[in-house]
Amino acid sequence: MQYGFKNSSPRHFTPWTRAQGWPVAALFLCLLSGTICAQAQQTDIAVTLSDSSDPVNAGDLLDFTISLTNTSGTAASNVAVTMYAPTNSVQVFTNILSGTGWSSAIVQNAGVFGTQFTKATVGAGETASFLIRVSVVSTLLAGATLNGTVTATTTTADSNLANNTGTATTTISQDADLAVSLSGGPDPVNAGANIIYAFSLSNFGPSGAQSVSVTLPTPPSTTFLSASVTSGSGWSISAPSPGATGNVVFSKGAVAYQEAPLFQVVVSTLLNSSGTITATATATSTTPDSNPGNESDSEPTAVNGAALPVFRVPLFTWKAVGR
Ligand SMILES: [Ca+2]
Ligand SMILES: [Ca+2]
Ligand SMILES: [Ca+2]
Repeated sequence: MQYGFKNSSPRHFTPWTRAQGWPVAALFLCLLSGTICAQAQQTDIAVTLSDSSDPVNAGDLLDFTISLTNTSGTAASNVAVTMYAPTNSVQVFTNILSGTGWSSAIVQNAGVFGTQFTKATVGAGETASFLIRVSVVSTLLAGATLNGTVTATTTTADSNLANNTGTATTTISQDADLAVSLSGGPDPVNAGANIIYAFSLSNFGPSGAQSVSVTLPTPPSTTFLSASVTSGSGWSISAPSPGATGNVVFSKGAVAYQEAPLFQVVVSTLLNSSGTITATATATSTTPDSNPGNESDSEPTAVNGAALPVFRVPLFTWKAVGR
């Protein structure tokens, strides 16, 4: 078989020997070996994901930092970095921390919102970083975990797909600031009359509170009369018998963030009571409270001493008639 043209010199039959022939030779190699050909054009983008803080309180904000690097010597085209808020969190803020020429857009998948950062060309060695801030659901219990995942894609062949996904696992902790406010009336109260105590419990969060009790012992010089939940649901009440003394306890398994029930306790003051009667209501929970002190409140009530019988003697002016 004969190659080339009839009138050409022999060197023209072998393009390998010509400077302009080397690309042709490379193309031949590529055609002969698809693997070699593909690797010559491959890029390698990589993402990592970090979380702060870890652990994070249920109900608090959690920051994810995404780092993207083109670790190869080949530019990557049409790069997209996408992250959705992990289950049990909601995206509240995103930001491009470093890198130029990036665009960001809110994306949604099955009702879950996230952000996609995109750029037409990410050069060899180029880096960028992004922030995704989420709000963690306040009802999560300590020990639960959030699993964050970020993915990076490019239309350029990527030699290592294993590093195109970054993950971070965050452990949940809990913190619930419980606060109690107690008031009572009338003040002053007549000895023997009733004092009506009204008090509120507030969970200022950020987490839900577990195994919550609010306790008001019958104050000295009083006996229990009645207890009720004025506002709120799911509470159970433990109280002394009417006329007896002891702890009045309102309890509930879980009190949500911003839940604020109202309670009422009525006591009867003893006939011989006097001075000041002080009641104290205190909330407790198995959930840590990083703002201690406000979960207890006291209410003093002045007592009008027992009214002594008053004998009023009419005053007469005796005047001797006729004198
Ligand atoms: Ca890669
Ligand atoms: Ca972590
Ligand atoms: Ca507190």
